[in-house]
Amino acid sequence: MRDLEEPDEAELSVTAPRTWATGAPAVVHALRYALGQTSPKRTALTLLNINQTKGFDCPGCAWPEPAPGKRHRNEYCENGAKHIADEATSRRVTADFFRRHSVDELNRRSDYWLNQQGRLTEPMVLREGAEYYEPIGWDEALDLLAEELRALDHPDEALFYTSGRLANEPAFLLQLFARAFGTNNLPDCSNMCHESSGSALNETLGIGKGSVSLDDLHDSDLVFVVGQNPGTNHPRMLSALEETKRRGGQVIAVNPLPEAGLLRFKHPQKARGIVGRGTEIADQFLQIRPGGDLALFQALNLLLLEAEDREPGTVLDREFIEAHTTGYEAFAEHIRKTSWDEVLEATGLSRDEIERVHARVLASRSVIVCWAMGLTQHKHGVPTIREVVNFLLLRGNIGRPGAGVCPVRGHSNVQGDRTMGVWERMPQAFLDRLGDEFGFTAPTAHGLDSVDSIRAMRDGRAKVFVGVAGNFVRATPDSDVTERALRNCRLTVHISTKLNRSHAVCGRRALILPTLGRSDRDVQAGGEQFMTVEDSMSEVHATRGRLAPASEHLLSEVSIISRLARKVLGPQPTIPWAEFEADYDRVRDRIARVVDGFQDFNERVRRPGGFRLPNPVNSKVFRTPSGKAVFTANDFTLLQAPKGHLILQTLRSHDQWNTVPYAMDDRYRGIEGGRRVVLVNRADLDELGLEDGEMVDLVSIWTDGTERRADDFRLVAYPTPRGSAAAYYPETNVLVPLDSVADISNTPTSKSVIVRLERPTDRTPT
Ligand SMILES: Nc1nc2c(c(=O)[nH]1)N[C@H]1C(S)=C(S)[C@@H](COP(=O)(O)OP(=O)(O)OC[C@H]3O[C@@H](n4cnc5c(=O)[nH]c(N)nc54)[C@H](O)[C@@H]3O)O[C@H]1N2
Ligand SMILES: Nc1nc2c(c(=O)[nH]1)N[C@H]1C(S)=C(S)[C@@H](COP(=O)(O)OP(=O)(O)OC[C@H]3O[C@@H](n4cnc5c(=O)[nH]c(N)nc54)[C@H](O)[C@@H]3O)O[C@H]1N2
Ligand code: SF4
Ligand SMILES: [Mo]
Repeated sequence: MRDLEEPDEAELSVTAPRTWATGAPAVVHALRYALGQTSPKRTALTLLNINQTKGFDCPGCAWPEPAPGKRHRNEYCENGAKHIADEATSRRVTADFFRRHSVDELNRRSDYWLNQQGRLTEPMVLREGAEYYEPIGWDEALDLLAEELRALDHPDEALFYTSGRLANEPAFLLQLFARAFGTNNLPDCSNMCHESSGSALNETLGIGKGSVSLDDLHDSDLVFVVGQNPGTNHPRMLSALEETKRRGGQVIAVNPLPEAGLLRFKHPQKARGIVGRGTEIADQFLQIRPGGDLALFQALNLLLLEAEDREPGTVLDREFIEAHTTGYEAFAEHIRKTSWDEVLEATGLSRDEIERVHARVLASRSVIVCWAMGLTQHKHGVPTIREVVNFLLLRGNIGRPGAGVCPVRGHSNVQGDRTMGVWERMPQAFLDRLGDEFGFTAPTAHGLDSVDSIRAMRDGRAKVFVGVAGNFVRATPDSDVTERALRNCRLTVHISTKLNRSHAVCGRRALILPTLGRSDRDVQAGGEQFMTVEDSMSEVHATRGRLAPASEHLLSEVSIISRLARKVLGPQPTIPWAEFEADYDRVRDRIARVVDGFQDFNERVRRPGGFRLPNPVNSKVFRTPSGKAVFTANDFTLLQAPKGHLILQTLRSHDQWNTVPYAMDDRYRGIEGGRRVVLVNRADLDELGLEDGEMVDLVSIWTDGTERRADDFRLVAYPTPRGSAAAYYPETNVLVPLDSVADISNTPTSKSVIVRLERPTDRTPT
């Protein structure tokens, strides 16, 4: 527990969960947050530029914008407006602030409080043994970092973490620097996010990205929205789904929670959304048990095979299967062994519900499956997504209009960062091209991902941590272990826009390097610059900051990385760092030569709306070893909690942006004024002898016998499936054991933590 009081933690109030999302109240909420952060003038300027072709990309999520001609004047959602207001805030964290608050005190402040202090304004250093950060010049700060990097016994003792806020140009330069320095240690937030999607899609389709466009979604007959809460996390996806429905398509939502946005949507920018009843989104809602999706898709696949048996040649796309896939026989044999008893137990659904889904599938010529963290952050995330691919392949729902895979990405440029090479396991062909272009040999051994980075710091194998964007210590699991790991470092460095907990959990020395945000104007020696991003549907476009920077001392991420590289690597005729810093076109010239699909980058990205990267899958080209899409046989183990325990999922509230709470409310779920709540089914409460409104501690158990505890959560009776519970991240990250990861992808199992609920009076005295 943080022991300093929250400035405006109100009384917690709980009402019934809402059954519809957005509409007029959303606009009011967004404006209220914006005007609490900055002036009406600055608010108006940000809102006029967000998601416009000449403005900046919303840093909120990776949902795409419609084509330029089809864009609304207000092409943003409530949460997008809040994200941008949070960045464009007029509040400032100055050197004086750090004189008044020791690092220890900062660490006892809440995540909310830290973020509310405003934008970082100048580089700060925490010297060895010091209790307070103090100002430091840019040159000295970068010298200090360069000196620590050069002093390492091996480049692999350094870690370069990124979050998907980073635009393409700094992402490309960061991975170039890391590899020229000699390491592939490029852990990123994706390791904790869509890594399971990348693993499953790379293996089965030969590319780790989604295949559909916004037009596909609009034109699809049937869209599955699985393990996703779009009303909060991708709000404009609801406009797209509304369009799907308007054109006669259907939507099936699969989720343990009856999320408001999945049920009904009132479009905030259309009259019918403000005064009418809105659009019903889900034609069918499947309230699945956590982790039950693999069993669900296996059952659907079994039903398809059986329907084909009854009427051969009418159900499966035999031509597609024969021409473009491998592994069908082994897959089919495996699926035929599916046991309905197991399916019903794993999913908590009735056979009739699944048969009804099957009927909709049979009636649909084109099917899309969308998903997010509800699939990826489970132990069986990778096999589950592989099974989704099987489901689509059976009826040829890959590589044709209105059909395909749609992993809905989180951070606005998380997909682009990977395209740029920010990945600890980039294919050798990329490393070779990079090395050839810049005249060095890139290291070939795979680097460390996020979980392995924590282990390496914990064990003293990694000694310098550099975080570019993000909030590593709060985003990662097992908070106590991670905090100790970071404290073990010689130096921890964060390139950030706003204050967060990672600045207060320091190595022997620490640096805070403040940088420009998306909305800030970026002027370099070569004039005013823009950057580029890639959204969830592979659209690459420009983003141009329009506001006066938060402080005159800020450097762009490109400047920081370029200057650091020159200091660490010395003069390098083959990598023109100074030119890169002066003119980002020069970075894009090189991206065009190294990264697939970026030819004529500078020219094409200047067209309004930019361009779409080709996805070979859409031409039925599969870059797998066999050159074909791969059917897989996947086993599932029932996710079960021992008696007296529940399966806890850790998720986002409506008023937070990943590790950063904006307010204490979660309007759609009926929670206001507090975040330390745990949602539990009323029947489970009765069985456990607990009452709605009571305070409990959450205690997680792990296979090695260790326990982890998060104190003081208020119980809220909620319509979650029996045996499961939900609570907010990052407060609950302390409960996720570091070793509890998804098979293959190594993603923390943030959606399935086994916990028991204990009354505080039952705490064992220590
Ligand atoms: N406002 C806002 N927008 C955001 C973010 C934010 O923090 N705030 N974060 C961004 C990022 S980085 C990401 S990755 C995305 C995350 O977007 P989401 O994946 O929507 O985020 P979560 O809140 O983690 O919600 C997971 C959803 O999966 C469901 N779920 C949990 N377990 C299961 C399961 O076993 N099966 C099924 N079918 N469903 C399950 C939960 O009930 C919940 O609805 O959002 C992005 N957009
Ligand atoms: N238990 C649990 N843990 C989770 C998850 C979960 O569902 N449950 N979700 C996981 C997921 S999906 C993700 S993506 C991660 C998120 O992990 P991260 O991406 O590491 O965390 P964020 O909260 O997005 O980072 C916020 C910080 O980024 C910095 N920032 C913002 N904009 C910029 C910018 O433009 N430039 C720079 N340099 N800095 C900027 C600010 O300082 C801000 O404080 O968390 C993961 N952790
Ligand atoms: S849907 Fe995502 S990207 Fe679009 S405005 Fe909302 S938060 Fe921003
Ligand atoms: Mo994410």
